[in-house]
Amino acid sequence: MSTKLDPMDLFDVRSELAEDEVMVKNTVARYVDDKVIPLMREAFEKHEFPRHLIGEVAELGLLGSSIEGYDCAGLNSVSYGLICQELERGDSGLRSFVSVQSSLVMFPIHAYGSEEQKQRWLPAMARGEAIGCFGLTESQGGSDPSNMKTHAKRDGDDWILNGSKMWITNATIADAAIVWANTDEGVKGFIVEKDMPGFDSQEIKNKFSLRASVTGALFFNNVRVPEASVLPGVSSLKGPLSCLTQARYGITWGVIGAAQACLNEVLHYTRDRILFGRPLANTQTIQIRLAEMSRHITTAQLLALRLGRIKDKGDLSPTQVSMAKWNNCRSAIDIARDARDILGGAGISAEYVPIRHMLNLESVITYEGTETVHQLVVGKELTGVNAFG
Ligand code: TGC
Ligand code: FAD
Repeated sequence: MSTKLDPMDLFDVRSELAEDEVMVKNTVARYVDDKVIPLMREAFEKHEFPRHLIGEVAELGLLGSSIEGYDCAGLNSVSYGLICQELERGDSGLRSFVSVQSSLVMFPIHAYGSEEQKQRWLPAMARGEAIGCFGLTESQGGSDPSNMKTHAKRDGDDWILNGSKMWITNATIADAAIVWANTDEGVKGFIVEKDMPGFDSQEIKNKFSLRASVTGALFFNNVRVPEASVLPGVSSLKGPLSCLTQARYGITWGVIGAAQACLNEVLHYTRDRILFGRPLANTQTIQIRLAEMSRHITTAQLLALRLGRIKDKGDLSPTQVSMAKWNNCRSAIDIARDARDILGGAGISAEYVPIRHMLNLESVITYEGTETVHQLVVGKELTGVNAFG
């Protein structure tokens, strides 16, 4: 007789994980159940990022977890994915914080920074004592970063930076921003510190999505940045785009957690909700909708695991990440919206998780490349024709 399948993992993806990967998953899952889920509803309602979580995730080794050395955990890519999945089961806002700090700030410092920059920033960022943000998007169009207006000019041993960035996670709580700017020598990454004269930030306060995350704008008015704070290892758009590949990879896993939280909620709800004299779960169309959710979660899990194994082998193509980010975000947002509907009127209450995840996923499907951007990346791979031009 077959044993009962796990509704959150119908194909037993867990059995494909190594012992240390299971340990990472279980540790983060316990933390999220005990310390994150109980406070996320209120944080979302108050439009506040619970900053005390930074010390806790740092303590667990979740910041810059893929980096070897510099007080980082040196975990593999699958473990990083599992971390993102479990955190986003709590809320996309906390996963966003960890994604930005790890993939968009610590990654470029590690990949393109000088030894001095690595020593100064990476251990402090791993401990959560220094917070970073990543400034690529500008108001004239985030999908097309090649149309970048922010620029820097050499002035003796320094650079003078001017321009602005929009929709930046952690903008107003960051100690340092990795700012991408055009220069006569190509696109360069500048480590701009919060107290550098001419640097300012402003929080965006009216969001209906990712309310438990800080988002804002960055402004640079003749900011003098020393050469020692410029990332020496890259001078083209490939720099920021390679960071996006890391963060998009994490999102591919993260959104599975949000989708699982929604499925879990409606599985319980439909068992208890009596309509027309029987539990809602006993009706055929509801079972089909639940089965569809499970099919999409399973597909997303298998895609994410395969992607992680490819990444750990060092063979990852950005096109594969685009397809996985597109597929998994689309599945997660459809699941969250359907779960919201199955809850009926109760679904619009913050007492149930789907509406919060649904609203968060509107940001997640937009940032790190919109769905259209990722479809066109795959289209380019298939046809050899660049539809962006
Ligand atoms: P293109 O000509 O295709 O490429 C320029 C150079 O970059 C290389 N490249 C990549 N390298 C690594 N990873 C990737 N994903 C890469 N994509 C491109 C490429 O090989 C080329 O190198 P080389 O040596 O030949 O010069 O550039 P394009 O301007 O045509 O770009 C096309 C497009 C649309 C795909 C790109 O601009 C794009 O990805 N746009 C979307 C922008 C985006 O996703 N922004 C996200 C901002 S950060 C954010 O949202 C954070 S949210 C965080 C959170 O809270 O979790
Ligand atoms: P646009 O680029 O103006 O796109 C508008 C619409 O046009 C979209 O539907 C898009 O799919 C479509 N479109 C674009 N190009 C094409 C095309 N060629 N063909 C057909 N349709 C097209 N950015 C950072 O740099 N750092 C961060 O930390 C960060 N955090 C974020 C946090 C949040 C909560 C949000 C919402 C955004 C964040 N972003 C960040 C910005 C994010 O990356 C951008 O919002 C995203 O890349 C889209 O850019 P845009 O908003 O300017 O939309």
